[in-house]
Amino acid sequence: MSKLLCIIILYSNLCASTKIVNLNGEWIVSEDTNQYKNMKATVPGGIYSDLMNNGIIGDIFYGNNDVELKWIQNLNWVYYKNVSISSEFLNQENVNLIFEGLDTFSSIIVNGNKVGSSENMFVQYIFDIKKYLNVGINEIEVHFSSPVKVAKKLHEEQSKNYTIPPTCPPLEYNGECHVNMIRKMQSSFAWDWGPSFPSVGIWKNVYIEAYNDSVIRYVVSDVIDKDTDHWTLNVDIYMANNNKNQVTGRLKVDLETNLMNITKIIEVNGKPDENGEIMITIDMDILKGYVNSWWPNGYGASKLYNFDVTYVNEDKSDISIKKSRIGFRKIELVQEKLDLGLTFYFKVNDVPIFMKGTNEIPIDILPEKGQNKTRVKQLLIAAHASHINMIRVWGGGVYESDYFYELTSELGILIWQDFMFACAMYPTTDSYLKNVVEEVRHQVRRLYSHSSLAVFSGNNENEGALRQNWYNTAQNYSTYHEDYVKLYITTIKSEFLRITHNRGIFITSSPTNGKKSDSENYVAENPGSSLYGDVHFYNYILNPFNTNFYPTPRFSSEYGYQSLPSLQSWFTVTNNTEDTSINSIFMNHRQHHPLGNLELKALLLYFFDVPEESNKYFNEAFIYYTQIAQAFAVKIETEHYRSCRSSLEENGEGYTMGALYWQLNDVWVAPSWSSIDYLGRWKMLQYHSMEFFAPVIVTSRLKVDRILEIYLISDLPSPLMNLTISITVYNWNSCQPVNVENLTKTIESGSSQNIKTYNTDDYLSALGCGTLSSARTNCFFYLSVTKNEVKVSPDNFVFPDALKDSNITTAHVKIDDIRKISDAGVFIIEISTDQIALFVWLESLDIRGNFSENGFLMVQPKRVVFFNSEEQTSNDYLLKTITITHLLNQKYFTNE
Ligand code: BMA
Repeated sequence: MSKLLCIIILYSNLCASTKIVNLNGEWIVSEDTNQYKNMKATVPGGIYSDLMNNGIIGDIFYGNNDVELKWIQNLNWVYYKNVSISSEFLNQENVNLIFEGLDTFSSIIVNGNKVGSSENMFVQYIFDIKKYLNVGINEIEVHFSSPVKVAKKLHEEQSKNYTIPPTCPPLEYNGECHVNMIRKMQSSFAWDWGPSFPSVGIWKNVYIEAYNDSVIRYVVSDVIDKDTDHWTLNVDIYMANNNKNQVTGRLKVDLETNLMNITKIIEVNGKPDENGEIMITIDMDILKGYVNSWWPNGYGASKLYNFDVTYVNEDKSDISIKKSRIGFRKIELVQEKLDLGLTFYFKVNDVPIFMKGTNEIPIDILPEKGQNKTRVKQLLIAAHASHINMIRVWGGGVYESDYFYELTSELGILIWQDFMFACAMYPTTDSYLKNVVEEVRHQVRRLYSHSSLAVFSGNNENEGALRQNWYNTAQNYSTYHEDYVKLYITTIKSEFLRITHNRGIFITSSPTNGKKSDSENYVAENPGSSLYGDVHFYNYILNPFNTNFYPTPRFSSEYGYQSLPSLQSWFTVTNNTEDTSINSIFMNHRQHHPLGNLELKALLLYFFDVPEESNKYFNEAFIYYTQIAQAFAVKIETEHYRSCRSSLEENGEGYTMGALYWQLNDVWVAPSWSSIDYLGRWKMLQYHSMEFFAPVIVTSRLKVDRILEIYLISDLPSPLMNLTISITVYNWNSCQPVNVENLTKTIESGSSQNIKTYNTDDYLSALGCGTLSSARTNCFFYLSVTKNEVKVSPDNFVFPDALKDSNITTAHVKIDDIRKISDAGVFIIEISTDQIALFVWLESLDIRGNFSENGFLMVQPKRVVFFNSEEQTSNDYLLKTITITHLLNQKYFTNE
């Protein structure tokens, strides 16, 4: 392309692309002693994907393959590619080989010369290869070492000094040891919800770039609320020059607004530092009237504006463009003094926001598959539909793809971003910390500008682990504490604040007491305190349906219960029905959480009489039960947290402002806390989350003493007046209510209000439901909220007693009709029942898609549900294949 043409299309990507040689696509892979050689490989990719594609191994997710394929992790693998380079390309002053992600330990060889090595899968590696390239064909080799062996070696070296625990995961994980010694996805050596597949490979894009003077490496933009009329857009542009030569030329920034494009041009004339890098800062004041504010999901549009930065050198041979989209918003984490403790909540654009959300584990156990846009989109769209406004990217996985953060910004889903350290102590040798600094630099510069990025956290649970001696560190506490401060404060936090000009929000751990932890030398006396910061709360023993047992923290960033994925998902990993027994070897193999299957059964027993024979199979009924129990328990806990947002109790607890349940997704088919299984199928929890996170809800807290408090909760930005709250009592044996009590209420914006309190036994027996001790087994509460007869919240219900002790009447529920109503694949499903029906559950066995609601209660004889089909299908086919079930037609319940 001629220079003239290049100038004309200065601001398109075309010129820049003339100086990129893309190395994605086909490569060759061999085992380094040639046991397996010259296999086709795909980049971005990884060794497990390549071995599967070559038919050397079967589906790694099938059966016990996670254990049977362990030989792969002990071998070293070499990736090769030949690339043709033109003289025009090679004539550029700077020629770099860029790997956006290398997993993890590798040596990089170009035409027989070692050009560098890698040791951190979260770093972008850039190697100057100009002097090693020739015009014509060049050979690139990437030699990967076994991560399991390297981790072991590093552990042995470290242990000459002192050991960094935990050395190995619990036996149940079937995992590998010493993952904390290496900078690789921590859960790739197994976790309590996932298998061990310690992959190696080029897991992100790879290319060769060439330029004369400079290239834009990162654009880190930050929106600052300057004054009532202006935003300031602070932009740090990081530019590179390998030879540390003076960089000259022009930088142009272009911001789209509602009224016009705002452009700024500055001359560049600077000398790169010792790393060959130069940072140029541009500030732009933007009138607030020119742009709409960016809002989280549920509070307004999440408007983003195009923002381009272009560099052109003097002779116009270099054109480098970075395109992004920016939202104008102010985010604060408020930790203010209360009589007891500190608050802990987020404000966006000065509005305190209750964070409704979930925790994300890696999109896939194979990191390259986690880049798949379709899968990212499916998860985030589902979260958005559930009114989720925050997702925590958990610290044992990966910093997700650019697309993930672009989409969360578009959807108004704030991100709580952990740095990738989880459930372990970590080394602090000079080389380790240097490696971490590289990681922080790359990831913070890559991620910070996304509008969705709200807070960075140093690690997952390591403050608690250290304080509570999870890994026997107590005897040597001061050493591990010193390491803790060195890693998370002196290294990570300092680097993070340097990049963000002290404006970024950073907490040291999750959970943490926030400022209180900081004041206690970063490790609080009780990091799980309800009076400060966030908590993680898991209860597998106490009755989950009783709200007395839940804490009332400032922010609950993890809580959850396990369930089983659907039978169709199970039959993609086994074809043996005996494997579907909760007591089978296979089930124990897939259940990594120590005592997990016992806990799962214990949860069911609070709800149902599960007969002994159900231990033989976890057929549909058993799976269905676990999904009900999970959905119901998480719903009760979530609604409890939401109900605590406006009040403080005498012990200082309250003002709860966040509920992020554990966990959104899965990395294989197994018992887990997820709401969406590995194959993308929604569990009942996913459907229920659309309701328990709705902007306005009516809910209850049922205490051990059978006192029932009814709450009206609103996240809306303005008050809602004259609402009718209907508290209906039904006897289980009739669709005709026993009693309806209507209350007229107003709910303030962003608040929770206790609108009524009952003694359930007194109230229900007075209504004729039975004696003081039997009334609660015969009747239940049904709650709804309307305004001018239009529903403003999902209906809700309270079971005053365990379902297993309630006198539920058998219902006959059926699908009357299914009809297509739109070309977009939406079908209407008409359902009828002759009695109150519980947890009515629709499943589309063949055709993928989701229902508008599922797992619901029917108190009326008829109901309409929509099915969004993801595949072409017909009315008749769906009528034949969609199944419907409900609690009483499951054989375990009736004990037949
Ligand atoms: C939390 C997490 C994970 C774990 C989950 C379920 O503590 O941080 O480490 O997978 O619990 O046990």
